[in-house]
Amino acid sequence: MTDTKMNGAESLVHTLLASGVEVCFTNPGTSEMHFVAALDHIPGMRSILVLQEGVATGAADGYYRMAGKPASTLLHLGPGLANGLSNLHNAKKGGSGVVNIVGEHASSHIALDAPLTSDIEGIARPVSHWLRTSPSATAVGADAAEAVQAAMVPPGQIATLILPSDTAWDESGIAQAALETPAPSAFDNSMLAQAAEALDGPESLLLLGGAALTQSNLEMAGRIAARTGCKLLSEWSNARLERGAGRVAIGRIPYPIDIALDTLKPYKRIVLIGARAPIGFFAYPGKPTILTREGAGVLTLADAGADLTGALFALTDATGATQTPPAHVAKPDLPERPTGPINLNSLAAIIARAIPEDAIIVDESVTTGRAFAPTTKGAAKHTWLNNCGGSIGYCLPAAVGAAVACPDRKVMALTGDGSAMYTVQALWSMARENLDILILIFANRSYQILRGELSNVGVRNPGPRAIDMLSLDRPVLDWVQMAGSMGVEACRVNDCEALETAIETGLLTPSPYLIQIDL
Ligand SMILES: Cc1ncc(C[n+]2csc(CCOP(=O)(O)OP(=O)(O)O)c2C)c(N)n1
Repeated sequence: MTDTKMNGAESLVHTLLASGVEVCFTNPGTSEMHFVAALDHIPGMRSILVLQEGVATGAADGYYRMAGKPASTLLHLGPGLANGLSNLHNAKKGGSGVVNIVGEHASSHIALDAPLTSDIEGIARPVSHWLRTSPSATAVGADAAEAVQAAMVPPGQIATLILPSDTAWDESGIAQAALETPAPSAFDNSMLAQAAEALDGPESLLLLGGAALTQSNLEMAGRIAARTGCKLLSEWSNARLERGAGRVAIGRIPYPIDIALDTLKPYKRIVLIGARAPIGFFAYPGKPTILTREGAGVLTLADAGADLTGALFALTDATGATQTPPAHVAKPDLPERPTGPINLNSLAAIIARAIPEDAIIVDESVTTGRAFAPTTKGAAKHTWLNNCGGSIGYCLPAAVGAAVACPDRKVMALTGDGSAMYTVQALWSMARENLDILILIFANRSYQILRGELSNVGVRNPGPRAIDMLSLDRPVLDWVQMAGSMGVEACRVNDCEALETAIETGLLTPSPYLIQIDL
């Protein structure tokens, strides 16, 4: 598609739009000014300003999981990209597609080693499946189309396009049409008969991940479980899991190493669809890192980039389960209304009772959330997003992206106070964009999980200096003030009744609302 005369920046915006990219999470600088100008006068792209690049990349992750197509980020040179790396890492592990546009000095300026000059490709490479520096304005459109296509390779990839500022301002831009959307790879049909045979009785496990966790795919898994007697589990972190009453419920492999080992001990045969063979999050002295029992047979029918629906369909057929009613369908089941001081169980019960139909839960609750999964099993239908890369600070940005992708759905961001502080600037973008997000901050004033990890790695009787490194109470963080200063309405609660009322208010408020829950 050739167009009238345009500069490289304009060809970029036209090409992104033609390729279906409609949102840009941005924090630009001087080298990106031509893109800012192009975004200003070419209609169609929703540009969302964020105040830290980790918010841009985390938002792009949340957006992809819910929209099923990539957003772009616009980042300022190497340092801007570097600020966004942590959530790009999470997006990469979660199989999210992201198109990063990173500005670079004009080619003639790089040799001068100006203050902001850096090895941008070097910074981008570890988190990028696809990486290119455009050589000229003429190439920008074609490169952008390729970047979007790369980001769409299933389950989703990180594409980073670096644009020297002369490629933005030179008037030889050519807008390009969308390239073909990549299809998932075929599942391993040669394993099908073996997989069907392996799933036989309670010593066999069907382990699911990624796009295997949609409502209809879970239903097929439920049929297979009912027919063969196999057990179902998902990975610990799921990019997107459909849950709630009426859907096939699936447990997650637990995070704590001993419980994970116990959970997986019964299984002699494991079939993987969209999941990796289970390994520990960390190594611990004297403990195994492979979580499956010794000698367990692990068989991969489909990896994360494969046609997981096709694999489940074929496996349903091969096990003779097509007509079998699914097992493990969650019944509507809400816990009793708790009262009094908040503890982790009463908190889970209140959340389960409050989840509105079709809500999106973005979960970075860390230790506070251990009771959430079982307690919310019979809640209203909802979608659950986990941090897939373990780099904390994902929840608030991902909530921004999910809310932008699904303006008709309530987003609930459940986050530890420690995690939320990494990307707290996301609150400002939530307010500015008037996003429908209820934020629950679990204010235990500590890095609670690391206190447990201290003993898990063998440290006995940690002293005050060790405990001090894991404490957030000096000074105490005031979330109501922080939220207020960024334009987000907020309140603070410390008992069940007040929390219930606050959640009711938050759910009725169509803009961001934050509740500090003192634990
Ligand atoms: C980028 C990054 N830095 C540090 C860590 C190590 N880390 C894991 S959990 C955690 C603390 C989480 O605190 P919070 O969100 O308050 O949850 P809690 O442990 O109190 O339940 C830290 C610092 C990490 N995972 N990622």
